[in-house]
Amino acid sequence: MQQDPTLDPRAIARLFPRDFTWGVSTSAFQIEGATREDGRGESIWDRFCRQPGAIADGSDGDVACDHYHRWQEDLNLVASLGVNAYRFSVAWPRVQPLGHGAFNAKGLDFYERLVDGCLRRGIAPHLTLNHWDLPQALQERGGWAERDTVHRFVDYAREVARRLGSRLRSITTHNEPFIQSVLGYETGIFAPGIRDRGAAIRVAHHLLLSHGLALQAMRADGVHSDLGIVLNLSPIEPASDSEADRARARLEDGRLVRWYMDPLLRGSYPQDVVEALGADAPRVEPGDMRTIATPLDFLGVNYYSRNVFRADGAVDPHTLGSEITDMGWEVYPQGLTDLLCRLHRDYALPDVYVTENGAAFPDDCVDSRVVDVARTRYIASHIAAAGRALAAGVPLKGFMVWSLLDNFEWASGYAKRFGIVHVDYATQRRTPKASADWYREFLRAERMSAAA
Ligand code: IFM
Repeated sequence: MQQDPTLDPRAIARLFPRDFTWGVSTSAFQIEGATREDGRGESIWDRFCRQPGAIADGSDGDVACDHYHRWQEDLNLVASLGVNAYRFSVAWPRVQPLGHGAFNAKGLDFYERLVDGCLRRGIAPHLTLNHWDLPQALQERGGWAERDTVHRFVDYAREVARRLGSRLRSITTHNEPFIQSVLGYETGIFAPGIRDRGAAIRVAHHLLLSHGLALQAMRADGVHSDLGIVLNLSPIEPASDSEADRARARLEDGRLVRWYMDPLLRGSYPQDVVEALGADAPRVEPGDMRTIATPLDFLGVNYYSRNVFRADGAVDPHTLGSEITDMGWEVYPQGLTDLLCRLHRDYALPDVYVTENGAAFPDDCVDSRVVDVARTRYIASHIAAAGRALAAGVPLKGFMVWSLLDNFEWASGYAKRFGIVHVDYATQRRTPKASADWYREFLRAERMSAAA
């Protein structure tokens, strides 16, 4: 595999400066398991998994990768890669079971051990507060569609930051507000499984507002970690030059990219999308937009693919002529360069991190080896694409692979494998794949080129 010149770790390593952040990403619900241990409360994903048909393979997060018990082994794996960063999330219901009121000491202790375990191994901890697993008790009061949840989130953020903040390299408020809003409340294919566009728009507004308020509160409390948010973004391209295709692509770009980037970095919602929403447009209270635009220390970008639109809807990626992942997503590394350069052109960006990039492919573990050529090629080509954006002047500071481990891929269950480390769910045995070996070798080359 290393024969392929596009995978040459040394050539790609030369694109990056010595202080670059290299990491792997995970999230709590996808790996922890132990959903009923040590006082953890119920999350909306625990509840959603019990709805017949909600999860493709009928699975749930009860055991997942059993990371709650195996976190030391998992941090050893992280360290063995040679990365300098680990991005993980806190399960809100583990540290505050009802999402309001009392905090759970045992839950906070777990994350304290995890953070200290990172530091002992020379790995900078990057913590996400909300990677989708809202306490079910808050959902019963309306969840993110309810403005009061904003204030509950700020209380939770302050407590986690008070307890761990001095040891964290960064704190992300929310992971992918678009997914939480649209998949959770508009299409209903993710928890909490609601189908109401007006509610989805309120959710997006409340996520953004709670982000801004949490940043202000944590800074007022003296937290020195870098504070930011993570968005899932893609270039949205028209299928042709026709006016109708271009108009649709522009609107979809408004929904996915500008609906989040404009308020965060310009303090307003994009007018074309507000008009398209009509009666579903959000109710904005005085001061909200200024709060949302509270200056960011960093922006995280999760990139997996581009989207192509015709006037009448999304183009099937299978017709585009590129390789397709197990999720049905087009492999399109140039899209990462294009996206980052476009963001740099259109916005005054803070530091930027690619906080997730990776691919699901079916893997076979044969004689304790997983030779995942397609995933290795995917990761190498996207790291190279990030390097091209850096060369074009994008303030890119880090890159994190999704994901450390095969894990619970939400509505797809365990059938889709994103890990660079294979997990045998029957035995919980971890086996680093060829992509993990490539990443390790790449990071060694990177250290050597930085030292030269
Ligand atoms: O697994 C998810 C992750 O939780 C959020 N970003 C996309 C990944 C792959 O679908």
